[in-house]
Amino acid sequence: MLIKRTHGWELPERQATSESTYLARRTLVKAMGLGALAAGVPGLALAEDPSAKLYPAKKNDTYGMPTPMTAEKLATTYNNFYEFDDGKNLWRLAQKLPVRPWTVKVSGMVEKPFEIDIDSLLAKMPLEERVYRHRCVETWSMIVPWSGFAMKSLVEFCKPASGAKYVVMTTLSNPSVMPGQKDVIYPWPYVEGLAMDEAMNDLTFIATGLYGKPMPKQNGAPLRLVAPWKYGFKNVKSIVSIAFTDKRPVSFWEKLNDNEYGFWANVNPQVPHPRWSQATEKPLGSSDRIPTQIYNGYGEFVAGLYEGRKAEKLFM
Ligand SMILES: Nc1nc2c(c(=O)[nH]1)N[C@H]1C(S)=C(S)[C@@H](COP(=O)(O)O)O[C@H]1N2
Ligand SMILES: [Mo]
Repeated sequence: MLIKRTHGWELPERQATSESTYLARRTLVKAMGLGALAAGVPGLALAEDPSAKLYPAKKNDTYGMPTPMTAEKLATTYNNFYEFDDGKNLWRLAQKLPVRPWTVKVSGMVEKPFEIDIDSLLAKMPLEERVYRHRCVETWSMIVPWSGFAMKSLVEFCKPASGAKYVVMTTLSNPSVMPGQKDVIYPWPYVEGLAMDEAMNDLTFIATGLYGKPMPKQNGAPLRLVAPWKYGFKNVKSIVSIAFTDKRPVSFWEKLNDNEYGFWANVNPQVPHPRWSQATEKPLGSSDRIPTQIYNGYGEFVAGLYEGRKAEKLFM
């Protein structure tokens, strides 16, 4: 049985764009109306974060320094986080997310399963800052400075078994603070996966901070994936579980609609989404669209991963 409802992800591109412009404008007007108070709210939550002293981390420009940087205000008030809301204006609601204590469970095909709390993990990982492009499948994009560590460091720390082929990451389940998780139309919890060689690629990042501060809740505190050559939905937020497996996982959006959202989801301007073109994108805060690049501009780092996978649906 299918229930017909209209979601953000069901809108044709033109409508989605006008909705996002509307929401962005509304957020700005609200913030202006509330003045300094609204501007300070995300900061208030950060003041309690025990990891605040770790940021800003040392810059690593090995993967480029793309410009222009998206305004912090925009990147932290225009979000996708369906656990809170299926619109973009959810940053206030997301302040309910409890980020301490926070435990990450490591399981599956590993030498020994274990759990680790976020602050112990942060103390063990080599923190750095990287400026990456982000390209949402809905065609908006941004350029932001993430802080965190190479996913490779985390994978090595987990000691996966040699037979592990995929790593599966899962978002917190807590419907009492995440109202979207009460909506049974979605296959909660949010799950995403990478092939092992993707997870071990130097570009693949686990972000724990943004703009030189601990990760805002609405952006996926306290840790989220950043795989910048893939559509944004791969970048699972607020991770509580990392599991290694030899079976390819079915991710959240793939379960919902595998004809529109696949496992690989690599950015490619020449492969349209079934309902809209992917040829161009709209940077947050800009009124003009710009051309989208293959692998979101990161082909020199990641194209080789797919040489032996040409038979797969790599761009959806
Ligand atoms: N748990 C969870 N992770 C998620 C999402 C989500 O709804 N839930 N949305 C994804 C999508 S579609 C995008 S574009 C990015 C948005 O990240 P941002 O809000 O930090 O820009 O998060 C991704 N990670
Ligand atoms: Mo997205």
